[in-house]
Amino acid sequence: MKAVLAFGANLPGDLGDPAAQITRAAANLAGTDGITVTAASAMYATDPWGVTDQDEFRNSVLCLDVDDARFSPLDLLHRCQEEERAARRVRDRHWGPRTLDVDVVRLADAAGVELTSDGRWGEELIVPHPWAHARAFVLVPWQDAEPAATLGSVAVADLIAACPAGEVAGVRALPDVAWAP
Ligand code: PH2
Ligand code: MG
Ligand code: MG
Repeated sequence: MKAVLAFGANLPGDLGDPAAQITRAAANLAGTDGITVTAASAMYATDPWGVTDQDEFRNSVLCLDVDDARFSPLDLLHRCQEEERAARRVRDRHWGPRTLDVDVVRLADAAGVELTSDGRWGEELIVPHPWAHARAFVLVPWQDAEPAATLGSVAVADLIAACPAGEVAGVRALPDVAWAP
């Protein structure tokens, strides 16, 4: 299957730098048998969205080819959660500060047909990600990684155009940060 993963972090963690937390997780995922990175965005500095009284984030996106024989959608989610645990993520405040967040944004079959969870994994895994369509901090990096990306039947470029301009302006590329595996 094809997968789009969104990374986010705004606490320094054990590496002392949110971007480094993301870089380590991406390298670990890329080094996993059955996972191949096909595209990557730049690293971005982003204004906090949703809960705004917290530090700015680092956000980025990877597109993957995932071997279905090794990973079901839930297996992929669990592999992402392993990286969150490795970054010693603590879940206290909803949408609050974190050392690492790895979200499964979109899944598709090998032919590119988008998968919808339709409740089959309950609350554990909902694809497409219920907020991705409205989050400039996901959409802008995603379009950077995959310019022709679509979510449902809508182009990611059109979703970006529908976001408040101030939120899009709050997503700033950091071209000097080398992070992609
Ligand atoms: N994640 C959230 C809530 N708000 N804001 C930014 N800029 N980046 C994030 O990754 C983020 C957020 C919850 O997942
Ligand atoms: Mg998450
Ligand atoms: Mg998230």
